[in-house]
Amino acid sequence: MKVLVLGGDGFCGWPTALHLSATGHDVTIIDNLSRRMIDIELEVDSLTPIRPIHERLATWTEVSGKTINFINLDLAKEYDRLVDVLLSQKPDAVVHFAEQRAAPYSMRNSKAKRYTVDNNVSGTHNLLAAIVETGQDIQVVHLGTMGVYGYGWSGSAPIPEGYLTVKVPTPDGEIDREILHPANPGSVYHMTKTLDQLLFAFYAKNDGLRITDLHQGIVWGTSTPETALDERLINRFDYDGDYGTVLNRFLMQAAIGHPLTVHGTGGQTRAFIHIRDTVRCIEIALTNPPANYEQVSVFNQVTETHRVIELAQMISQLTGVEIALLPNPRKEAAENELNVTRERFLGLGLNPTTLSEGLLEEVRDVGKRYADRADLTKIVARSVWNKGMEVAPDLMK
Ligand code: NAD
Ligand code: USQ
Repeated sequence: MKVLVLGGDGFCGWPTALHLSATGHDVTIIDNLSRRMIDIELEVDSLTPIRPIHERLATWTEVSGKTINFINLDLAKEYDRLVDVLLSQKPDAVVHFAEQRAAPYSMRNSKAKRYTVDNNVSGTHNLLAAIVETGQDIQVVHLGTMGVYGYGWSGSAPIPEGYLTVKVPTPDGEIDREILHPANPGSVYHMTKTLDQLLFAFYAKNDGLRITDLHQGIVWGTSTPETALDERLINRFDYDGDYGTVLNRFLMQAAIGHPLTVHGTGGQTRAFIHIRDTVRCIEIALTNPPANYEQVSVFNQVTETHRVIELAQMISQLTGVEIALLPNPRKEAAENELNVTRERFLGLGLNPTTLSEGLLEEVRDVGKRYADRADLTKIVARSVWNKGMEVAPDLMK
């Protein structure tokens, strides 16, 4: 299959591009390298020493004998170039990772809010409009988020895979209707993913585009069989207060002896998936597309759910590092239930990596190995959801 990986230089996109190439697909990465620019803006760097994109690609050819092409293109701003690329490449499928994905970054200030909305919504819409303009039947697989459903809206009721059956009262009695699960985003970033969903629903209905939307949980871990082949293929590992996600942050904090930064009571329940399973899920989604004019196919791309405090306790017990309960910089429920339906990927053969299998490996092989690259002043989260919310002080000097 000929596949364009949009956002293929990022944390999920890079290992996916390698995995698809390794399994025989013809892969081209499209990325504007904006994530690397944001590192410069925030004065942080991946804990792991990621190499420039061309060195990454040359290494892959050296190690595997396969070629991945690269096109530097801004999906949100270079529409005409995008159309030209689709016409010249004639891909069978596009995997769309190319969005600003950090909730805290999206809440920093109005500039970051506007950038996140402009980048994510325009990028997604440009892709859909370009596919229609070229008249090609290109399958779209998009990385969405569990955060579109929100947390706690339906108590402990199972969160379905995308669609909810509701009873609509009519003068002739109730009728059943299947609707997109109500959107309940918790940040400007998550809001862009709920807007993406409407764009997908429209283009699937109006133009018959074949679209799969993967509602992914928080990705943890760093390496996949392909990124582990050579240190120059190493994946990025974000640990800072904006881009670092909770479990990877705790693993890195444990490795350097930093107190584990639990926001509030840690009663927040979230969904998780290992990066190795992310790349497998993308391949499963690519090989199981919906038909033209079928509704958008939604999968919950999640393997486990945990409370933040339980994760902290688990890692504290493994490593002896203490837990710090910090003021929560986010506006979110202090505690929530999360019961996620996740039958579709399991039904298609996903065999999940569990938390217990990979935790120590991450602390040892990534956290400790690259500990000297950590900037301790970047660990505590400083982006707040509303003016006046409290920010915790640095915990290590
Ligand atoms: P990332 O920031 O590491 O990667 C995103 C990539 O997209 C970057 O390389 C960036 O340069 C590129 N990009 C952004 N805007 C672009 C544009 N306009 N044109 C071209 N390239 C652009 O993020 P990630 O963690 O790999 O996440 C990838 C996708 O998966 C995102 O859409 C995110 O919402 C989703 N997701 C991530 C997680 C997670 O825990 N990391 C969880 C659920 C969903
Ligand atoms: N949290 C802490 N301590 C920390 C960091 C986070 O307690 O040091 C808490 C947060 O307050 C939140 C939870 O952990 O309650 C999750 O935060 P996160 O930063 O790990 O995840 P989130 O902001 O939701 O975003 C991440 C990715 C995003 C993706 C989303 C999937 O950055 O791209 O969409 O996970 S999900 O959460 O399922 O919506």
